[in-house]
Amino acid sequence: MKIKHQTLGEFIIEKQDSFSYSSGELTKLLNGIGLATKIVNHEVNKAGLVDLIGEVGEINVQGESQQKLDLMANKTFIDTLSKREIVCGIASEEEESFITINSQDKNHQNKYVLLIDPLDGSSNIDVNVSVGTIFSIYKRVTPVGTPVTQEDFLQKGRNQISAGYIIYGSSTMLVFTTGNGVNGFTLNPALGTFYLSHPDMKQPEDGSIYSINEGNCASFEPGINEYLNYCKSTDGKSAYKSRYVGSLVADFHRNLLKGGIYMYPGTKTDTNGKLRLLYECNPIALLAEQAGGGETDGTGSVLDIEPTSLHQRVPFFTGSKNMINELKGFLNQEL
Ligand code: P6P
Repeated sequence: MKIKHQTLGEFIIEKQDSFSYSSGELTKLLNGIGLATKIVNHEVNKAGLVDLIGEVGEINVQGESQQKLDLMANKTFIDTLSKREIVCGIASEEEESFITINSQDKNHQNKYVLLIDPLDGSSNIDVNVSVGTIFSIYKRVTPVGTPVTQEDFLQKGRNQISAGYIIYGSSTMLVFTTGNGVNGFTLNPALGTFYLSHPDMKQPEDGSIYSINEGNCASFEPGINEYLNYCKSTDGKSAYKSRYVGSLVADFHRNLLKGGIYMYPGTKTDTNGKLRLLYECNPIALLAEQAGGGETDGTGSVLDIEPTSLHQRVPFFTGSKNMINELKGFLNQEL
């Protein structure tokens, strides 16, 4: 594959005429995300050397122990984007409510809101396993010039203007869509520049990798376990491979490139599963759809769910289109 050596900035400028409502704000917002990513990447990469590893002893709104890097990443994205006044509001996994972004003279004139999981999979940080950032961008629905409301954040995933993730792995990549396909950029840490390394990413229609926490299988619905047995059987097909990192971004990224399916079902104790609709499932689902893959909450597309709260959870399945259809067959759905 010939790498065009096009930088993220050059790409965004070249494509900005195709952005919905292009007025330069989305260009500034995507570049702002790229800048914040470099700062977080620098901290994640040196976490072991300075006192950035470990827990802060606080519990976040999710009821999860907050890692020091969670808070650093959360603050970095919020500060970077607030200072540039390119969004009118931010909702974060690490914040109980949304944050209104407005300086005195700005008078709420910006039109985009950002939802973000600043550092997903952070429990893996201490053991040096890949982690990620996931983001979702919408155009506000309440009048410009007024403070944002919760309505601006509780939008269906299908309304997303842009969505993407950063994977802090063996290399750092920014993968995003603005509704016209999926493109991946790899950071050259020596230059601090993202280069277009994966143009027009497409997920293979088939795959043989399944990603799920099988430790929960005793509480999965029967269809899930029947599908897992199918994955492990070799009746007339090759056995699948089980690959589960415990970081959604790492598992999704591998399956996007190689083909595969990621599953986080509901369980008897948590019928809605663990993943958050607004800043984990919706952005990943849009990327999957844009890359020719599939996604579902087990009954329909997560992108069609009418959100009811900022941190609501939904069961989530995403992957190669044919594998999602196979799964749906086991979940007794219309194909
Ligand atoms: P479990 C990380 O906390 C996360 O939200 C996803 O990134 C990951 O796929 C999942 O939870 C792991 O959850 O219950 O398997 O440890």
